[in-house]
Amino acid sequence: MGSTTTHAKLQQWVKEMADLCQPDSIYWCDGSKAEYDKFVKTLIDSGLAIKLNEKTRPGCVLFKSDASDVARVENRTYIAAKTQDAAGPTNNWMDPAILKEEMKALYKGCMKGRTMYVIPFSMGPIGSNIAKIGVELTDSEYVVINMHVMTRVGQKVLDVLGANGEYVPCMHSVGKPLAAGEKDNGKWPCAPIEKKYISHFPEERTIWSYGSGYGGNALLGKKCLALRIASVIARDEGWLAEHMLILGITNPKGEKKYVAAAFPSACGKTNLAMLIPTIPGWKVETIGDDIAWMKFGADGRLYAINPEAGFFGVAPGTSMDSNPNAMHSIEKNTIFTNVALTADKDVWWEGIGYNAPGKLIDWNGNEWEEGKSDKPAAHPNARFTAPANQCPAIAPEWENPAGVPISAILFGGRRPSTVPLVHQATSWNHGVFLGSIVGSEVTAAALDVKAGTVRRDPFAMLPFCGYHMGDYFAHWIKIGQKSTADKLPKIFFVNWFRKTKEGKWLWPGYGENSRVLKWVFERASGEGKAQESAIGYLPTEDAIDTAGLNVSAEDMKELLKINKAEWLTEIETIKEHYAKFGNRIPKELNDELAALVARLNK
Ligand code: O2Y
Ligand code: MN
Repeated sequence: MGSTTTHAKLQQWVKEMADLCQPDSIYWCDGSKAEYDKFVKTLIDSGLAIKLNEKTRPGCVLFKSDASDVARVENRTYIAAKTQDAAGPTNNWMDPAILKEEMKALYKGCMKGRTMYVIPFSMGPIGSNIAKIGVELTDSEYVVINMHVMTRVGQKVLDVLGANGEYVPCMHSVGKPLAAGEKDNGKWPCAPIEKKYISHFPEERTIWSYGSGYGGNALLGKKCLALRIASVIARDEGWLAEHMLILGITNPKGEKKYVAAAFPSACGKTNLAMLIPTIPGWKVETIGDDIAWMKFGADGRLYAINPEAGFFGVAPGTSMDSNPNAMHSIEKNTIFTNVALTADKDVWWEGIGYNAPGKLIDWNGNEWEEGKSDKPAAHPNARFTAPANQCPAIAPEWENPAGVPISAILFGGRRPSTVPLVHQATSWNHGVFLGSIVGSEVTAAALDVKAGTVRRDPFAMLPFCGYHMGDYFAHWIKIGQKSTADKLPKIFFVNWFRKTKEGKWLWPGYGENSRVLKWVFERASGEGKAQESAIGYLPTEDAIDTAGLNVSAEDMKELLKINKAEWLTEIETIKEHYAKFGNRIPKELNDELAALVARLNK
């Protein structure tokens, strides 16, 4: 059926882009189930998608991408602010005029033989005053169906936009025009790596993506709009666009609080968002697993929405042990990308929790047998795209347009040494300091660095901040000045990954992390036992509920230990990290660092 609009500026932009890209036709998406089903059928008929077993995976399809197009491409991602200084030292920068000329040359005729799809979408519940509207133009049906799941699409969005509403223009092409009569023939269309561009024009609040059909490069509502462009809008408008999960936690008395959390990749963010508590009487519910937009309410508290409508989760490692709620979320109506296919048309991946059922077809389309191939059957960044409302733990209020009031913010990383299981910031500014030093220890092999090196990923936003990271830190400081300590969320740093000197994990993780969430809940209620330390408030040795848990008092001591020598080394690496941002590190953070040094040396 399609959608219609009276928005003249939007119509004009679509026409301009169509004149440049020269598609065979233009289709305005209406977001209906019929539309989704029609595109899924087209994709199956064309050989790009495989329909999975209707009995075991109803409504599910599998895609295999090109080997050059399997993940976000950070070295091809640009923040094309007017000046390099505005983009900062951690973003790739290009002069916007030069970048546009380069990309216009690529866009010229790039949609020949294809349809240009116009996808009006809302990030956040439609009509929420925290939500934002985007319009993505794309020549990829794969993008259309993924956007259907990950965002709210269609006429209802155009109705809210009206004749003059504001939207973020999101231009996308896979960069593979078709000659007359040519077809994709089941081959994932994309451009070679050196022609891929994921470009952001922050002053214009515009996104131009070319050459990739995969994930964050192509589903432009997610990392491009909801983080890189939204972080700029949030800075200008006085709110926060963050790379954070949101969960609700309810205690046995039925009291509920909301927690947001930012971790670098590979720290189990989706697992924490969907955690099943092991402590009796406690409940955790999911609001979102990746992005939080937080605005002040009239009461001075920060209210968060999940701007997304689905999960774009990593499949490898997801199992009934690590994340049963994710496994249930993907039982039906799910788009799988780059996982392996079983003989009876189900999916399989490394870490799914059971052996491969016989011979498989791997993500490259080759026969694969467990123990016989040296390569994984699923790509390590293989994904599932699933509607959030299929998660058994989804909170009933997850789409509340007003958002949920955040009581606590967690930062964390993979830190085998130095950082305790949990500690609490003593003030908002101290919490911002903790966010600014987030990082994970990297294995020497992975990065060709000294063992124990910490790769800093402040606020888990390094690849996602659309402006100078030093100014981003300053924005967080300013947010803290807009309210009072009793109303602002309390800030914590967690580390599930501490090990003994012999390399044994000290903390079991997964559902047992609910014991740490319990302490966070108690602290946010003004309760919970804590002691002051050089690095902040630490739980007393008996404060974390370990009933029924195989963690000895000795282990708990080790988990909460502050080793002065390790922390003095940490300070040196924090100084190196801060030096990258020069004089843009806010005075408040330098003061926090100096105060930490003084407390350690006391
Ligand atoms: O590789 C991609 O394109 C996806 S990256 C991604 C997807 C979902 C949630 N988070 C991320 C991330 O890189 O943080
Ligand atoms: Mn993410």
